[in-house]
Amino acid sequence: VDPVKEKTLAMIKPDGVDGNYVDVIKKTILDSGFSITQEVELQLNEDTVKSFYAEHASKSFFSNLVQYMTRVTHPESFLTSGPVLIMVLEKENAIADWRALIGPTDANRAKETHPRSVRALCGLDSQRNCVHGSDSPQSAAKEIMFFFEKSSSGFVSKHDEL
Ligand code: DGI
Repeated sequence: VDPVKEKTLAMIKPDGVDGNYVDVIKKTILDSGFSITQEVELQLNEDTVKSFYAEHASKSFFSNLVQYMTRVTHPESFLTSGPVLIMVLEKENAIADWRALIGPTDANRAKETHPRSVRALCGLDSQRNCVHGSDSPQSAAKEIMFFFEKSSSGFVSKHDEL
């Protein structure tokens, strides 16, 4: 019997793309048994980030989070914008397995408790944590539909590609 495959949304955030971590993260993804079924590089704007992270709108860190995701500020660079890489990953148990692979939200904690995780490898702190992963089947479905839609040729990006 074929195992039931699951899809999840993964994102390499601006610090990960700018830090040249795309290739090593993709290798980790493929070596861990996922297939990458969709992929799009996008420059997120403020409205897109606010809508994607709407559940955090009341948090004290929200405006910093929006700036970071649109890459308006970055301490080591003069860039005013920077793209993210958004992927749909597929395998059995993809949602929980990708969350386990990326490690805890706070990259400093990841370095201590999950030294082999993606966030330990390329994250800096609780905000600049390099990657995103859907945290439940509900958010995976919602987040995949946020960035991709069905068309005659399969799933395609809803947003303008770079
Ligand atoms: O699902 P996660 O990305 O692991 O974590 P989350 O859904 O709780 O938070 C979403 C993003 O918001 C997270 O990847 C980075 C940011 N964030 C979370 N907690 C903090 C934070 N940013 C700052 N500056 N401070 C926080 O405590």
